Amino acid sequence: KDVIPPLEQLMVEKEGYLQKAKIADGGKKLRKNWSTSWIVLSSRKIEFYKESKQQALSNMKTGHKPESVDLCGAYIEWAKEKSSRKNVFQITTVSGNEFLLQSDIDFIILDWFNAIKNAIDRLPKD
Ligand code: I3P
Repeated sequence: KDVIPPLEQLMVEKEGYLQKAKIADGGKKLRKNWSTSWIVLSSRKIEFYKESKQQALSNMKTGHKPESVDLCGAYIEWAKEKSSRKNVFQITTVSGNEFLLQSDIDFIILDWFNAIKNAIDRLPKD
């Protein structure tokens, strides 16, 4: 049977590739491991796909789920001190997950920062 997702989930605001490193899970520090991720921002969440968009779409048909980040109450800040790389910002979720996102290209990372910040600011804090 087809399941119809809520409308908000269909409203993709931005998508593209960034470098991603998850550095904490539920408040527990993780070993930093950068990798390329296909990132999809909608009004209240970000989805991280490990694969290319193409691969992600075909995996979806087999029930594979991406890592999903709830933006309600989340916090975004530039994180110069968290990496030797340039253009790094951090997203921290209410559940204590921490992600670093990075691109060498200035306007790309700035566009992402602003899009995610705007999404967070539009959401209720709890
Ligand atoms: C880490 C790896 C990361 C680096 C991190 C290293 O080593 O080189 O790329 O982060 O630095 O610890 P390993 O692969 O052995 O875990 P950056 O590229 O963001 O600098 P860090 O420990 O200073 O975070």
